[in-house]
Amino acid sequence: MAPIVLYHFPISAPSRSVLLVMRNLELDVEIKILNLMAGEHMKPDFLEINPQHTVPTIVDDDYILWESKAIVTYLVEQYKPDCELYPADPKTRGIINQRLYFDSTVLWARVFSAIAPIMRQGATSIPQDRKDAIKDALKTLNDYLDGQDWVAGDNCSVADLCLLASVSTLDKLGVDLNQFANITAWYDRCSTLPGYDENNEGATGFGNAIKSKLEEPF
Ligand SMILES: N[C@@H](CCC(=O)N[C@@H](CS)C(=O)NCC(=O)O)C(=O)O
Repeated sequence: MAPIVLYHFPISAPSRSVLLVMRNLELDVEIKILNLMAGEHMKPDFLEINPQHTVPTIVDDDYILWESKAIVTYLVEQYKPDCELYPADPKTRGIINQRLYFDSTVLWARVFSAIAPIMRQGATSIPQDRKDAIKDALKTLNDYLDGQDWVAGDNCSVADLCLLASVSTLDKLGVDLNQFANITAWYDRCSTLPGYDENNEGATGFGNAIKSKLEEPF
């Protein structure tokens, strides 16, 4: 079987979340790096694959898919159905999906809204209300982890891997996670997961790129 092609940009958290899931599922992957800073995602050959020009995008034989959460659930359903990372039980899956949407629509959405002006408009600071919104989302995540080791229960799931990509990005941006004891314990627990170091490297690259543009630390 041919490897799954992943169009990837290592500093992108959504892109890293898919690679983390691929590493944990032990899937054969061919990584094609698209440098978004150099506009490689806007070239006609990639636009033909994904007219929305976003990473991550996968090509699995003749099947094309983008949107990180759609990709990670597809990968489990296609290659390791009912594995512990995304069990088939509807109620377990419901909670995992809720955490995945929390990452996309709350935590990562708030991170993105804080950093987009820095990346795109030359801003050199993050307004306090955007910092507060991120802390508020971290508090919610910390509450999810009350009395359990993983974000959706007693087992590591695809939601942990996606949230790891986001939380490591915040860590490398200089956000102080120490006020969230459940998150720091969980983050430490994540350090033995396959792909952790690779994700860490990309998060560090992103954190350094943003920090170099900020007048004062996060
Ligand atoms: N919700 C999408 C977000 C994907 C996304 O916005 N990726 C960014 C990099 S972090 C990107 O490709 N930006 C390039 C563009 O939008 O043109 C997902 O989870 O996959």
